[in-house]
Amino acid sequence: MAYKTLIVETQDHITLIKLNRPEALNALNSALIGELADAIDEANRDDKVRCIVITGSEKAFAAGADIKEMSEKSFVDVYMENLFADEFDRLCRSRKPIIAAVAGYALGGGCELAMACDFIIAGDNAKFGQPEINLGVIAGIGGTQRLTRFVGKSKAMDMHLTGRFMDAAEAESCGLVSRVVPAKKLMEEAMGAAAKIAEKSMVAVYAAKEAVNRSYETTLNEGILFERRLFHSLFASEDQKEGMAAFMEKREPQFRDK
Ligand code: CO8
Repeated sequence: MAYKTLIVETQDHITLIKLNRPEALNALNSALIGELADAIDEANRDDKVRCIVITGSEKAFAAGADIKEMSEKSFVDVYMENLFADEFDRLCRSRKPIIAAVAGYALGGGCELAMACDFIIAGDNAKFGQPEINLGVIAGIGGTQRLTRFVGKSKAMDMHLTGRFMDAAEAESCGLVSRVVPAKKLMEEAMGAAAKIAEKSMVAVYAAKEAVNRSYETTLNEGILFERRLFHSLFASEDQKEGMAAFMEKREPQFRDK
């Protein structure tokens, strides 16, 4: 598919989606959000794809929702069009893992987009923030909920109420991002992580993703039961037999997603 606001490439089982509105620091407008949801759906439909990476430019992952596009909208406009809701739901429904590779600004909707991915790898120049408060609004695509779960109430309140930015070191220390690497090495690291995931049994990858995500939605006991049943069910897969046999035979496993 041809995209206007994204550059999408699929190679070696990985779809790399680059947000591409450099004139607006990759601000998320309706066109970009729609195309992003389409690209994620397309990657999920493509059997060759095993992992997805979303990135921006060296200066900005995304500097938020497009303020210029939003500024004149009324309550009725955003309520009736349910701004970005369907597109974000489609992204969150991706069964294939999505890594956010963040350099530069990840602000407002940009920070929310990164948090909606499965994990975030940050360049050391990354800056995260929820500065919507400065515009007289608040986060609208999960920022108050996800940031609080990532970093706890105190820091989430600080970020949402003051609108301050968090640098990469702070983001790593509070658990917002999984790794920080020199900005120049960001794509190498993110693509390397995606390649590692792509080597695994997709049956186990889907199960791991489902189980971790379940921890946000349920009690500890229910989550542990869900995990246990998924663990049990993986013993019905050929990949479990292959993975364990390969370990004992001291060779690399040949997973077939069966
Ligand atoms: N929207 C539209 N355009 C933007 C945005 C944005 N969010 N951010 C930057 N741009 C544009 C600028 O207007 C500028 O364009 P132009 O050259 O035509 O004036 C260009 O990008 C470059 O930006 P700057 O000149 O400002 O670059 P600086 O390096 O000086 O500053 C900053 C970079 C600090 C990132 C600054 O651009 C900034 O503060 N941007 C806005 C950040 C922000 O407030 N983000 C939150 C937006 S609101 C939001 O995300 C709500 C999400 C919830 C949506 C819910 C829907 C249901």
